[in-house]
Amino acid sequence: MPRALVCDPGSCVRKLGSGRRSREMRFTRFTRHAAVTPEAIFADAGAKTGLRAAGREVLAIQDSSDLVFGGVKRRAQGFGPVGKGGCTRGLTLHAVLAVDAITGEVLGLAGAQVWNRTGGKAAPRAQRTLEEKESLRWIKGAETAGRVLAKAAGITVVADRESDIYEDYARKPANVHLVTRMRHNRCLGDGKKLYDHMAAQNPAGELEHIDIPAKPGQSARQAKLALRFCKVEVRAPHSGMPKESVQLLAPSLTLWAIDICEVNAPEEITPIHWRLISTRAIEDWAGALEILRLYRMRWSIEEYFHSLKSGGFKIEEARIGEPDPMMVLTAAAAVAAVTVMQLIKARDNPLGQAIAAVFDKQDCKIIAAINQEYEGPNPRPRQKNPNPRHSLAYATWVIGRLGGWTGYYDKPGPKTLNSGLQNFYKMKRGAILMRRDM
Ligand SMILES: [Mn+2]
Repeated sequence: MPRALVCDPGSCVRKLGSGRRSREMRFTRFTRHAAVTPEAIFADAGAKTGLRAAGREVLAIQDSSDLVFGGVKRRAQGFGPVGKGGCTRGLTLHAVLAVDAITGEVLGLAGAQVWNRTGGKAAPRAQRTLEEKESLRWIKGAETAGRVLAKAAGITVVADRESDIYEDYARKPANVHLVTRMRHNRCLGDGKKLYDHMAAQNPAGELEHIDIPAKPGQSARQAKLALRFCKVEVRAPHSGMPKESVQLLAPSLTLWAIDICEVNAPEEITPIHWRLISTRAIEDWAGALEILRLYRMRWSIEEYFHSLKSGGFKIEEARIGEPDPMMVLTAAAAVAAVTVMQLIKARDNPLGQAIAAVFDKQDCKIIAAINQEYEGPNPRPRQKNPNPRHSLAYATWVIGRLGGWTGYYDKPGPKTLNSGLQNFYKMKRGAILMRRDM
């Protein structure tokens, strides 16, 4: 049973998400007894992702998300503060999602961490050490990517502004490049400031008709953007890091910076201004565009967190009363949510990923057998799986049916697929047990 949870984490998720007290008690007791840990679940997922990443150009997109479970009651149960304001309680998940850098296919979780901020409301000084400690997640994430995805042709770790940390660039593994959105106007080797230096460059070119999505108080529009890039020598910061760790780091680093700002923005609008920083050399215009393209693929992880919090998972609604088993459930859901995301992508693009990108040989055999069961000997057109057997869309059709989708109306959504996946894992466990018996 613990092995089943580690290998097929979908098998426990949905039922708990829907919240029955007795089931939750059983799950709590089970995790305590089985000593299954988030680390084991993430390590297993990472190993599988590593196999899929072999030979590919891979992005490891990392980001954190707070899972909010409640207020006062959750505090009493031992959940630490999350979100702004300090009134809400929950857990924090930091995920490293591996994506094919060329096709955008989701390959799986390279790794993840889940933690409970148990220090309560911390004093400013303790808060700082906590932040320092938490900022290590970016460095750890890059290390995990370098280790787990070692067989990839290339690895680029992509992250948002929070990860603009000098230590991150200085301590990155040799087989990994970093692309990050800038947060700090750093000092350069010649005493200038990074932002001024970039603004003083001539634009390398312009990007026209760039679609800018709507945001509150601002409708969608098309923008014209000027792009500048340059090689920079950034100095280690004097503050914000403990002295001991600064002394261990290189006093300066060569990085590449990209500055993208909107030209002729309408007056009532705050013009777009994006700044990226990369450890990968940018030689020319095409190289700069490539870094920009990679950074824009970061949205996959936003999509991923969204599916974990809504759709089939609603992880924030699980009612487990103790932090430790809740961390196990979060880890299991974090892995299963990637699979559901892959199934949905295959549903919308049947010519996309192959079934082998998600399921192993044994899984594929079971899926084919279930498919046969659903189709029957003489299937009418609507009862027939329209997808080729090697495609992931084929599996989506079967998993959808297992989740209660009739095959007739609409398409299976995340909820149905999650429930189908859970049923699939149960059937698989049954099939394995039976074979062992014979
Ligand atoms: Mn973030």
